[in-house]
Amino acid sequence: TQGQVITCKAAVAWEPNKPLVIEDVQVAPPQAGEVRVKILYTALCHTDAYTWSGKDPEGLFPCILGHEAAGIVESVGEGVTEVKPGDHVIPCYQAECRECKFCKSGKTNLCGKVRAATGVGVMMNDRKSRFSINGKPIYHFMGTSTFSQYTVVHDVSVAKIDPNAPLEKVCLLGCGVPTGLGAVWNTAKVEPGSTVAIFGLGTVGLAVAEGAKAAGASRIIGLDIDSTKFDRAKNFGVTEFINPKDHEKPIQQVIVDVTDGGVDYSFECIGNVSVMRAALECCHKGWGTSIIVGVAASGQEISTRPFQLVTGRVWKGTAFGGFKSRSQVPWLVDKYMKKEIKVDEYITHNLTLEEINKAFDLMHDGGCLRVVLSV
Ligand code: NAD
Ligand code: AHE
Ligand code: ZN
Repeated sequence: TQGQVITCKAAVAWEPNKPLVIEDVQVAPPQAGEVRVKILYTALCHTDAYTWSGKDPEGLFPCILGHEAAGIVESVGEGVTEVKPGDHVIPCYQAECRECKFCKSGKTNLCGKVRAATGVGVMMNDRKSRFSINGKPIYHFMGTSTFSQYTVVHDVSVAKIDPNAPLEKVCLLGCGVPTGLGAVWNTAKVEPGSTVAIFGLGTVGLAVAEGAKAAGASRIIGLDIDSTKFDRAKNFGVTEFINPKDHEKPIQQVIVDVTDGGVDYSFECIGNVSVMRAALECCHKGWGTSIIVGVAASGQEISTRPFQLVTGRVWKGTAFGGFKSRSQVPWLVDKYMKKEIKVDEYITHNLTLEEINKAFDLMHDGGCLRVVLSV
């Protein structure tokens, strides 16, 4: 297949909110600096649903969504040296070129090399898509487009991993689990004995809990409007639960009251701007830090009284938990292989690519964390 167009199955999002359609898609060979990957397993993340909903200002249609996956390199373009056909890989929506000013700054995991292209659904080389249906181009998504049996990614957007790692599990290390763990370890840098509040107990929020427990947090307060989330969250390290619906007072006040002035760290893992405000305001005066993890819809803005910051609270955000993707995804895979981090526990359903619309429906179900599709 090397050097040839591959025709394979992919789930195409033709329009916002319209069921995805399994189509025969032509996938062009990788050009210079590109890698064609056979995707074996992909999970669904809330961000796929967000873009599909039409609320993402970067959402382009028709496109192939999906960004939490694992597969095997099928072929590589000219000049690609770090991966070869047969390598087991995880596509990384946050690239790492190790050469741009972001990568060299030592201050961020964001990479500038291909972001301009991935934000508009094309490849960097020729600003075109490698996907088409009978000559009509289909946009890429987040530089990954994993809801396809084959995809083309930039070489700076693919992490080579241990070939012994089970791809049907470690696909989760492409987004949600690292995001939560890294929000705690890299962005907040939670210290032992800290108090933590987590808004939203989906996969990302539970991974925050897991990270906070590992960091030695003394209290991990989980908040969700769905109380059925609480039982499971205990296994991930949450020590106390609050359902905002059970309280008349603003939720930030409820937390301040039970924590002698507020928590040391809070995490918003929902994507709701009014919850982001509460998450900042439930932090302790003088030092409390709130991390925005959730992705909010186009047009949404955050607000608070500047006095909240003047008096020492800190507002931060995180992308992929601050992890340098190509360097650290293999390390996360190794940690999973050594049973130092959970992955299996976040997988509640297994389906096939053909059942992708059912998988999106399942995401609204309180019992669902990650659905893994065999592709
Ligand atoms: P999810 O839908 O599984 O989890 C969200 C949880 O929030 C659910 O349990 C829901 O019941 C709860 N919730 C909803 N409204 C609430 C409210 N008002 N108060 C309290 N709880 C509420 O989603 P997920 O896959 O865990 O992703 C969470 C968010 O993180 C999404 O916005 C996603 O787009 C974003 N995300 C960001 C990054 C990043 O790099 N920054 C990476 C992955 C995901
Ligand atoms: N396209 C959206 C922004 C989406 C967003 O913030 N994405 C996160 C990852 S979510 C993964 O589930 C991210 O890493 N952002 C940094 C980046 O470079 O995109 C919008 O609102 O425009
Ligand atoms: Zn995601």
